[in-house]
Amino acid sequence: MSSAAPSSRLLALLRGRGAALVLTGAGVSSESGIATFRDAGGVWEGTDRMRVATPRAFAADPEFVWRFYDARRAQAARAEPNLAHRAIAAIEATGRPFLLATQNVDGLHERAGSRSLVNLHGSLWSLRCTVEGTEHEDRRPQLDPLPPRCAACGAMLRPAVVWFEESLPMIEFARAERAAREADLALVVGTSSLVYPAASLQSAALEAGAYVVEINPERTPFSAAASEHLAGPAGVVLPALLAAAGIPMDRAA
Ligand code: BJW
Repeated sequence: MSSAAPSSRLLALLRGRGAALVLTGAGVSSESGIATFRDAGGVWEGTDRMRVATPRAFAADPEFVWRFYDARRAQAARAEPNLAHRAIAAIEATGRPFLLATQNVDGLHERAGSRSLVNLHGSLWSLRCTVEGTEHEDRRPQLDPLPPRCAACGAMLRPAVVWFEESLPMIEFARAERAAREADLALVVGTSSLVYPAASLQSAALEAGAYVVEINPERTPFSAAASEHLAGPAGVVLPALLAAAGIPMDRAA
């Protein structure tokens, strides 16, 4: 079902105390001015993703890849969480069993107050030593010089994000899979549902019996299977949904 208005079943689930899983993608941050990947004008338009988002690309030209990620860090540092991020934090603040599994690397969910959260594709704000594998947080919006070097051993650092052909962090993905199996309600917000294994989580939730609602202005390969598709921007649809269910937006930290 595709609609602009939520069903009574969805409102009842939101008002209840059942377990909720929220899965998010780049569309959630688009109203904060952060480009999505695959939409017109998105990150991949005019960029060969295999030149910037694979381990081979980094090995071939680390400085080129770092310039791409440095520009993304600068953009994310300027951005502010929007109403969609705040609404998701407000659902968690109702105190029900809750997990947010995000593919986003910009850190805006954390800044909006989300706490029970797994970063499936890593973080722009974490750097990993290419030799020792150690990670540390670095919140500077721009790094100089590029590529940055490990303070301990001098080896090159890389962004601690998950590139194509790399495994997702095992513990985080297992936590998301468990939440998918246990969820009564799953909200799939702002993702094209094209990238795996993240896109397998909504199907896992559906197969385990959850009511799975997709929120996206466009239809995706998952739309036909979803229990409900709410068509519209997340920053409009989610606050309206919370208002209809009587969940206050300002309860998040
Ligand atoms: C709004 C909105 C608004 C707009 N409100 N909505 C063949 C060969 C090799 C690999 C594969 C293969 N086939 C499959 C694979 C696996 C591959 C994969 O899935 N590829 C597909 C593209 C085909 N996956 C992997 O490689 C993963 N690893 C893996 O599988 O390991 C095993 C393996 C080992 C060895 C070989 C092969 C496999 C890893 C995937 C890592 C993805 N990494 C990225 C980059 C992260 C770092 C960075 O940010 O630079 O993650 S790619 C990019 O896509 C990013 C995103 O998290 C991810 C998902 O994108 P997302 O978030 O859905 O964004 P968009 O732009 O696609 O969609 C935005 C949506 O928002 C749209 O629907 C809009 O309509 C909507 N929207 N405004 C609500 N206001």
